[in-house]
Amino acid sequence: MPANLPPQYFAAEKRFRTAKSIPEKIEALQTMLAIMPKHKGTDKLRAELRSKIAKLTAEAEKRHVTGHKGSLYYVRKEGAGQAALVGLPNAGKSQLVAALTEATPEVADYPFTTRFPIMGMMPFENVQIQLIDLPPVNDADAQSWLPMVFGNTDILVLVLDQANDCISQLDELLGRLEQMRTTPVVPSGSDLEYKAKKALILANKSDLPATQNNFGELESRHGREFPIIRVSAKDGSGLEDFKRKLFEMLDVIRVHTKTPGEKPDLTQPTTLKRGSTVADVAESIHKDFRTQLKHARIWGSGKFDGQMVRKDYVLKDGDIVEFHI
Ligand SMILES: Nc1nc2c(ncn2[C@@H]2O[C@H](COP(=O)(O)OP(=O)(O)O)[C@@H](O)[C@H]2O)c(=O)[nH]1
Ligand SMILES: [Mg+2]
Repeated sequence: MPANLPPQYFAAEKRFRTAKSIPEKIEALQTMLAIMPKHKGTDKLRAELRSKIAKLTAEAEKRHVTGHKGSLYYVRKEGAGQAALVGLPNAGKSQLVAALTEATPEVADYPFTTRFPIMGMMPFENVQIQLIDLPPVNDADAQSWLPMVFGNTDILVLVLDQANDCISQLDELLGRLEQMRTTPVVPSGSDLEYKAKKALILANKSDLPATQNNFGELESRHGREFPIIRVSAKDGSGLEDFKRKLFEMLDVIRVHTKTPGEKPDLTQPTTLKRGSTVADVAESIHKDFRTQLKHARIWGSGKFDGQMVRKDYVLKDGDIVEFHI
């Protein structure tokens, strides 16, 4: 690395490393190239930058990237939270998404049927949780963009096929994730180099005969490390437990809002991170609302119904909030 690079170069390099979309990456690389002094000592680096730009541009064209966050592979979060189904071919990821949501991904007993992320909304009580069906982690074509999905999602659902040895499937899965700089943890943790994600194991195909042994082994080896839910996408058993567990792991609260003199809408709650305050809810409705807000009344977690609370009051799941401006 030439020693005489200005600080703007390193700022652009940092932008490149943290960029979430292809256009952002291209922009950062172009800046780096423009800043870099032109002399023999930088020939190789400039050539590298140019080739990176060319590659990303070709990729963007292939995918019809339309602009910021316009990638085919970028999955915008919707609902109370997002979970990505991760696994080897034929674990039943697509079948699960088909069983739990209105989405209709292709289900087949040959590998590599899923090519793109396929989103579906899974109803749970009065909220919706977004599920993403993905190609298998060993799909060579998907290696380039799967980390982007993993980086953005809330929870990794590690799908295993109980008809086969679960321990070796999990080993391979974790190995692949590590290659993609993603490490599943439970329930939370941090590692500077890796993107640490909450994860649970979904042991699928419990309807098949003689799967008890594989499940037992999985539980005794990894049961302290990960929550493990035993399900069948085919007959539906265990799917309610899965939904509940996923909702718990999202760590959100559901809040109903109302204006004075009106009834609250109890069907569609706003979901926010656990620990959110009255002011956070106000801001989620409109960004100026946080400052306009004087105080609120709450029904639910207060000492009494309609109790007046300050903006920094921490809400609980199910609270009703009435705003006063
Ligand atoms: N018996 C049984 N078969 C399943 C179950 N889930 C998926 N399958 C079958 O396993 C094969 C692969 O399923 P698919 O969802 O395409 O797997 P994917 O590659 O992980 O998306 C298909 O033949 C499915 O019908 C299940 O719970 N029980
Ligand atoms: Mg599939």
